[in-house]
Amino acid sequence: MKILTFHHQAPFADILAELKEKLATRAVKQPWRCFDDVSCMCVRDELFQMYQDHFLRHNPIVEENVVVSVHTEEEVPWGVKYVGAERMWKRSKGTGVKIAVIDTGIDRSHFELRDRVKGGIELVRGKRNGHGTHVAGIIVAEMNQRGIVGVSPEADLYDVRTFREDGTATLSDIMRALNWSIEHNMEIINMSFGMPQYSEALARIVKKAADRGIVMVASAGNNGGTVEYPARYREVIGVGAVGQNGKLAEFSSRGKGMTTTAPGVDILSTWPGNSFKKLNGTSMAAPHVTGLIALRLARRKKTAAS
Ligand SMILES: [Ca+2]
Repeated sequence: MKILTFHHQAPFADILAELKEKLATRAVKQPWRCFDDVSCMCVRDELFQMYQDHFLRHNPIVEENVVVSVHTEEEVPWGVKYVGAERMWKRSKGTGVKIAVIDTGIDRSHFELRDRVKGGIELVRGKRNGHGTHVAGIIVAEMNQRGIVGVSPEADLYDVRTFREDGTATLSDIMRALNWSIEHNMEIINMSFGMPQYSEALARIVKKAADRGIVMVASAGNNGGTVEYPARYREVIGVGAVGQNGKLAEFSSRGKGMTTTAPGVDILSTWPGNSFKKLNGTSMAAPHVTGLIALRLARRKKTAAS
């Protein structure tokens, strides 16, 4: 649609009458809208093309029918504020840092994520559980004047879909997921999952990733007791959950293997279907740390380049 604004001296009524006359013989409904008192007319593109001479004879100002947005504020969730991301954005937003999210899969059609997910692999199929989408949003929800912002809103995510809809995965698939991340040169791996028992096989893959310089972040666990694996491995940053009061959440695993803590209570993030949801868990704490590391890595790369 084109919006035509005529000069106040232009014979607006005549222009309109003439247009109606031209169209009288055609079986079209009035394909325009008029704001007579301000000499404005909105006409469909086809009509404008067809009668361009008629319109332009009177030298109107022609504008496109642009889309205008409401002035909503983009929310910076409390966890993103808590970890001090806003201060760090002045120097870096995580641009170009490659992060693998080994999880239940990411909804790539979500408006906060679609430009941030750069690749991945599907090790399982079927219906997707929203967990991975929530974790992804905490790391990279885009700075786009709506919704929320993640900790490192310009980092690149890789969706390593390993967990089924019921939130479980096999140990061998997790090993494949880590191998994929190593082979595709990921810089950070987020693992918002865990198991109570030690695995030698998993320990070896984790060591291999660490030897390649990959930073691994994992949730400590939600059992209120000891930290689970992979968080508990020496090479992995194990993350416990705190609430807004800065205190360790009751559900958070703790003790040996908990390297640090991050927000994990009432965490607002993305959910399938362009929506948002608040969740609790150390699963939500780990991606805060992943985002922070992305900010640091991006900053370091920038400094090295200059
Ligand atoms: Ca946003």
